[in-house]
Amino acid sequence: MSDCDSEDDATDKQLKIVILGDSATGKTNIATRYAQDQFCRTHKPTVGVDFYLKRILVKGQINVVLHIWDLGGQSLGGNMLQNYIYGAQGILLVYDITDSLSFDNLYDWLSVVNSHGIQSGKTPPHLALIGNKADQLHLRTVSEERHNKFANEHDMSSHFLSAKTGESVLVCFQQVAAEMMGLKLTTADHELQQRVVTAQIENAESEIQASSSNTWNTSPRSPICLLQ
Ligand SMILES: Nc1nc2c(ncn2[C@@H]2O[C@H](COP(=O)(O)OP(=O)(O)O)[C@@H](O)[C@H]2O)c(=O)[nH]1
Ligand SMILES: [Mg+2]
Repeated sequence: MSDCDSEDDATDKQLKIVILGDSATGKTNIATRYAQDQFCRTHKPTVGVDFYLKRILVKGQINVVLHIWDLGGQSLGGNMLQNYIYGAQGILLVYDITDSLSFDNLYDWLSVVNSHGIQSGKTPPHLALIGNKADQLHLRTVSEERHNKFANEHDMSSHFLSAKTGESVLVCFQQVAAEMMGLKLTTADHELQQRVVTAQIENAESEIQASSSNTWNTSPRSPICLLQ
């Protein structure tokens, strides 16, 4: 066991977040941007489920370990879906703001959550509506009004983010974690979490090398100690 796997992990609050939505909406990249600060240009459909851990401080003082479950989009009709979402305290419903079908399909995802994500006697999971690919506003096909209406109608928190640039990713998870614990973040809490988004000079060659060397699959899935 490394020094990082402290015994505190056992006493920290553990929260399960499940990321749902159509294939190619960016679920895996949202998880990897958040947990590993990585982004991959090519789409490798997730088979089954991938799993990430991230240890965070909520409101600057509460230690929380987030268990992030990234489900393959093809799981919508699958038998395993209900097992995956069982016990989740938070569910992110992700669509791509440039793909209105991925937004329309949220109704199906939501009905799965309503059928299987709610346990009797337990607080229902916090639901968050995520419009991803906010870096592509010029290609947007789902209006902000539709997004807001859906979020209001289904009592969801509302987020626009970009896994590509990292815009609003940290804030989103912080806010969702706080909501899952019944807390609200103040403006000061938000400011603490703002991530500086820097423009990068893209180097296609090194990206291709990175993806062909398969760091994507071999990177550690639960690098808690790397994440703070
Ligand atoms: N422009 C842009 N592309 C993104 C973003 N997030 C993901 N992608 C791309 O969308 C494709 C699907 O992403 P992926 O995370 O594999 O989707 P998943 O199937 O929902 O897990 C990939 O080519 C990603 O590079 C984003 O925020 N902006
Ligand atoms: Mg995926």
